[in-house]
Parts: sequence; C-alpha cells; structure tokens
Amino acid sequence: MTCSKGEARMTDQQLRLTVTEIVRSTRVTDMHTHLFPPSFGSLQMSGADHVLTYHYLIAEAFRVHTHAYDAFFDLDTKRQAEVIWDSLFVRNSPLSEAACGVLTIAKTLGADLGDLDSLRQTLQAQAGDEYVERVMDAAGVERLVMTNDPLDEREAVHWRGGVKVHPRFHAALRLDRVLNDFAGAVRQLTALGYAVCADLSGQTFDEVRRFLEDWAQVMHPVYLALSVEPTFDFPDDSVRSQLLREAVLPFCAAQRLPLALMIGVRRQVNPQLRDAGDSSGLASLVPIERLCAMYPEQRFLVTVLARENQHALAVTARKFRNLMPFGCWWFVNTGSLVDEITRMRLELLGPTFIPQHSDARVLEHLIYKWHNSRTVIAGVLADQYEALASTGLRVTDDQIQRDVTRLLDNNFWDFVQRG
Ligand code: FIX
Ligand code: ZN
Repeated sequence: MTCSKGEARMTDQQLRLTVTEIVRSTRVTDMHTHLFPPSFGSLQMSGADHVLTYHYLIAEAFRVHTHAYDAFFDLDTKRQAEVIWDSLFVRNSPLSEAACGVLTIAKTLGADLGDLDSLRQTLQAQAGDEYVERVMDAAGVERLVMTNDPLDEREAVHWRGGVKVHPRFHAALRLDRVLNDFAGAVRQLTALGYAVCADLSGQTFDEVRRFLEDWAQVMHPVYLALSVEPTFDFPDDSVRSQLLREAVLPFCAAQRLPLALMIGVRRQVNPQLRDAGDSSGLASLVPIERLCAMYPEQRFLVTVLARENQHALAVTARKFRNLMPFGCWWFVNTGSLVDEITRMRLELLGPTFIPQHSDARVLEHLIYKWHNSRTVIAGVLADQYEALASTGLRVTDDQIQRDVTRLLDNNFWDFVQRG
C-alpha cells in the first residue's frame, strides 16, 4: 500500500466495484461442509429434493404445515420436498435466508423460479464428478473439506474399500462419536479390535490413539474436528477432557494436525425434529484460552454458535496466535449476522481469520451460501478499504486481491500446514 501524494486514487465507487469483483472472482476453500464426492455413493447428496429437505428448511416448514412430526418423516424424500415447497414457496414467500437460497440456486443453474418440476429437472440427483465440478465452479469453490466420521459405518465402508476421493475434496476426521459418547464408542471400538474400556483403564488412551492413527492413514485429514455443548470445559475430570489430554492432543501433536472446535450446540432440544432439532447456547471462552495457553504449539480452529460469543472469540484470538476463528456457523450464518461478525473480526483482527465456511449438506447449497457470504464480505471489506483510503493511503488492486485470497483461501491452508 502506498501513499497517494498527488497520484490518482480510486474513487470510493471504483474501490467498491473493485472489491466486489475481486471477492466475486476469488476461488475459496470451503473448510467445513458435510459434502461427499460421488465415489461415496448415496452419501453424495444433490438434486432438488435433497436441497428442499435440508434440515434448515424442515424446521421452517414445520412452522407452516400441520403434519405431525412422525407423519412428515414417514413420507419419502420426494413427498417431504413437496410439503416443504408448498409450505415455504407456495403458501408463503421464501423470505428466510435458507428458503431464498433455493431461488438463488435455481437462478444460477437456470431453473424456472417458482417451478418445482423445473428445479427437479435442472438439478442432478444422481451426480457424477462433472456435475459436482460444475456446481463447485458456479459457487467459486476450488476445494472443500468434508466431515468424516470413522465410526459411521455408512461412510467407513467406503474408506475400507479404498474409495478414490475427488482431488478437490479433503477429509476432516470428526471426533464427536468418540469424545461425546465414549460409552457408545467403546462398543464399536471393541468390536473393531481396539482394547478400550469405558472407565479409561488399561490401554484405553493408547488404543484410542491407535484408532486415530489408523484412520489418519486412511483419510489423510487436514484437521480433526469436534462439536461441543455450551458447557464445554477444559481441563476437567470428564471422560472427554481426559481423552483430549491423553490421546487426542498428543496424537495431534505427533501428526501436526490442528483441532477444530465447534462450540455452543445444544443437541436435540426437540428430538421430534430429528436433524433439525438442535439449538444454540451461550458458552464460556475461558476453556479455549486454557487450551491455547496449555498447548501453545497446538493449532485450534474455533467457531462459536451463539451470537453473544462472537466478540469473546475474536478477543481470544488477539491473545493467542494458535487460535484461528472460522466461519459463521449455522444460526449465525444469515446476512445480518455475517455482516456484524465479519465487520467485528476485521476490526479486531485485520485479515487474519477465516470469515466463512458453508456447512453445505447438499451440493447445490454451495451456490447460495457462497453467493450470500461473498456479498456480505465484499460490503464489509469495501467499507474498511474506504476508511483506509480516506487516510490518504492508496489502496491497490493487488493488495485487495492479496487480502481477499488470504481470507477466502490462504488463511486456512497456511494455518493447517503451519505444523
Ligand atoms: O456439527 C456440525 O457440524 C453442524 O454443522 C451440523 O451438525 C448441523 O446439523 C448443520 O448442518 C449446521 O449447519
Ligand atoms: Zn457442520
């Protein structure tokens, strides 16, 4: 960045256009999704019916239709999609972020708006690599990270069979089953030949570590991930805390892998809603401070679900360089909150965070999620560059491009590869 001193500098409007164009055209790494490539068979989800039966839309549609919970879930996917379509797109205007997103997908892929048949014909339910690449390109997503649970048999069977992973997909080894329900995991781990005990006695820590090592060799994860409830504490004498201390963190250190923590989910506040039944709660960031202080060489990627926790996360990241805030997760992934959170992070951290991930569960979600996120990120950045330019500093295209590439791509890879 150079001082303007007599040189022509961009008008605010030019600056805004430049930032918008750079954010629009910069390819992202989507560092947390629930997507799979076609080689994982039915785990790969795409097409209109899956787009419409996204759990975000399921929850919203229950506020409109009168089906009993079980009666709705007893319907097949096609019929569920029709109920949701009728509830959110016919009987109401699709004003929510997730509902409007379906129209963004339709428009981008060339389906007729307001026509479910057209959406079904345009989006491919049986996707091959070519369609996956077309959708990723339309969303400007160069690479993405999956969520890979080694204790999910539907998934493990593909890995054991030597599945070929599309080169634009990367793995993240998900620890929820092992760490959040160790008693349940013990049954599975024992059946798989790992000598673990629910009371953590004997070889348990070594065996959990061996399990992680075995799966790291298969998946080549770019990080490990765990979601936790708002009351998450560390260190304490819980089974999870002991497993973290004695097995997971030593494993991460040996393999130089970051640990992603997703904090603040209250699972199944309404079990009748199934996948749509989780909620959010306020957490303390003190356990994250402790983790970062106790393990200064360990890198932590952290996202928080409660709006009220976002500021504490940014402040904590100012104190610990081994903490990387990422994304606006789930209930805070809406335009107004992404704007607020991204603005605040930029003000407190400069371009040293990962502004967004999509959490897409269905391939085409990438399109609307990244379209919406880019729009907000561009607006926030344009305001900050405008403020910078008003000091007399000349902001160049190259510098904007460098910063945007950091935010949308390099910050993630630099952080995970720092080890
Ligand atoms: O734990 C997670 O990774 C969450 O993102 C999901 O479980 C959640 O259902 C989701 O899709 C949120 O966007
Ligand atoms: Zn997720």
